[in-house]
Amino acid sequence: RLRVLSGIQPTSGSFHLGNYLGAVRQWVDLQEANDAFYMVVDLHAITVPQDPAVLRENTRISAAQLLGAGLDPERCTLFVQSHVPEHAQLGWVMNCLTGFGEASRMTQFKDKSSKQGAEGTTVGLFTYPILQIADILLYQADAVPVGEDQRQHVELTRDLAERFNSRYAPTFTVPKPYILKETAKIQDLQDPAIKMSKSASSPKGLVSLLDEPKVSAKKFKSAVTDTGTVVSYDEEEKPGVSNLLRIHSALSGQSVEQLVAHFEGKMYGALKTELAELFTAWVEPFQARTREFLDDPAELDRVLGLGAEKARAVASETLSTVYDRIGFLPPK
Ligand code: AQP
Repeated sequence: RLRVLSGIQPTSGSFHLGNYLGAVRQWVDLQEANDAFYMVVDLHAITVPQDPAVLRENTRISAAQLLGAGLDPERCTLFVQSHVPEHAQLGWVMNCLTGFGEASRMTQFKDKSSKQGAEGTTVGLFTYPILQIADILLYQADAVPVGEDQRQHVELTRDLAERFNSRYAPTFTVPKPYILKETAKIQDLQDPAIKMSKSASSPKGLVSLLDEPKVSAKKFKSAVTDTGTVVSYDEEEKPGVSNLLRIHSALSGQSVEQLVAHFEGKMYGALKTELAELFTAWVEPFQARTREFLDDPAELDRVLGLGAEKARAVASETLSTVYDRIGFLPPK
């Protein structure tokens, strides 16, 4: 059994298809045979401005979507990051072990800060990957299921785990990213050169899981493809069609090769229509399950309360070892 850890931000009401296929789906699979910890990372969300009432609501909606997607509190530990204060505490320690230069090399910060502008960029946005290091190391995670955009942060986590272990004493498990090639980077439906993303995608390029299924079906049908008519897989020449094939494959369970054979002699429209139907068939029950959890906030809070208790038991043990190794005087 591996220890698995990952998180998702409650920065918008709805997850998008990239979040689901790139990360959450693997979370559901990995809970079966492993010791899995999953969290809604509200501390990360405030690296950009958040309205307090909306943040609270989005945190619940995010947890409900995770349960709607198939996380089972009997099989995994689901919690909210701010319920476990050890994240911020270990985050500080990690800040003091990370070089300014190495933190400055994080490409996600470069992208996000250029969008926020100099005035809007907080120090929190800069140190976000360092809090993420603490998130992972607190649980002694072996595997971190994420999309490709998070690979660099997990690599930095490995460096810091090794640094702490050699400077003080073996303390942390050195984690590995768990990234499935086929779904690691779901692209924007209107601009297949960029990843599907809450902040960068145009509304038509972003498939939000809580939108009316009809709205999403329409987005699949008007997805940008390429000149030509033959459905084939070619990331360079046909990035739009290749993205749709990867999404189809993930939702249908058929391999890309099988799909290319299946669509032989058919045009792009056939692929888009089938994909719209496939997505609708998946998303309707997902939405119904999510709604059930949202309609019972007491149950949702109970699940999150139990999750926080289980998470704290692990996190506090790691933190007290770290404090001891660093040389902090224990309170009497
Ligand atoms: N397009 C994507 N393809 C595959 N995986 C993706 N992930 C995000 N976008 C894609 C993965 O989803 C998990 C949770 O992501 P997050 O909470 O860190 O959100 P994010 O990366 O901030 O998501 P966005 O939409 O990209 O938000 P913005 O635009 O605000 O940056 C992660 O494992 C991530 O890899």
